[in-house]
Amino acid sequence: MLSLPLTTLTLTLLPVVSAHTMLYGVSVNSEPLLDGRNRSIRTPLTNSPVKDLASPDLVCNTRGGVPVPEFVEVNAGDTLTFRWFHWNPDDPNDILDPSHKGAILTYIAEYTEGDGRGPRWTKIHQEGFDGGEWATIKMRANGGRVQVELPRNLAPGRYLIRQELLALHMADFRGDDPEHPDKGAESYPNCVQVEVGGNGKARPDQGFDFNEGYTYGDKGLFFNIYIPFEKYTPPGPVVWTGE
Ligand SMILES: [Cu+2]
Repeated sequence: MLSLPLTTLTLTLLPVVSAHTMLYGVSVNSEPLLDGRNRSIRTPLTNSPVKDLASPDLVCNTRGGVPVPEFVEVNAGDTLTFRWFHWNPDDPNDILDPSHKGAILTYIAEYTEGDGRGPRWTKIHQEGFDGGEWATIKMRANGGRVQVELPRNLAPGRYLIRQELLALHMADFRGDDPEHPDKGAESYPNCVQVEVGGNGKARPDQGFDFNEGYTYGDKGLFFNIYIPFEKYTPPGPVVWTGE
């Protein structure tokens, strides 16, 4: 079998290929989705993952503390569509390597010009494993798009919304395993500046701090997707509805 060593070689090399992702744009309801990079999105320097749970980059990625000029204008109860891409946003298939199975989580915080560090975040949406497929794979099948409905009673004002892809293809090892520094869950957080209108009354109040609340032993971040399992629970608090 000549092909066996070749196959083995290919499989060995695959994890080295970097196939990451970042946000291209965010649209409201049925409006067209435009390029929001460095306009309303605090676009990171690269599409690489964040794995250090103590790093401020875990919150809004590199350049998370650099404000951008625009805000996505949206009303409470509206639907936001987030679109992700890998390298080329004009190629509808260049979204995310299918190895990157995992969850998609969305959080909100009162607006800050800072990097978002500290106990200020509230979870408004999450998708993990629905019994058949992972959220990131569904996002990929959906052209890189993720839809999030804002809470109907969300109070007006300026916010940061942080959407995070959580890739678990190497999360069968803890992210702080000294013997496997290349392993561990990969977080891809991107933050967008939004201005919410309407007359809602609910202020997001979970006070979640990523650098404290995400831990290497968390079952949402240290999880083997390659063996049979019944259930996957993403990290972080429960979803806040504002009701
Ligand atoms: Cu990647």
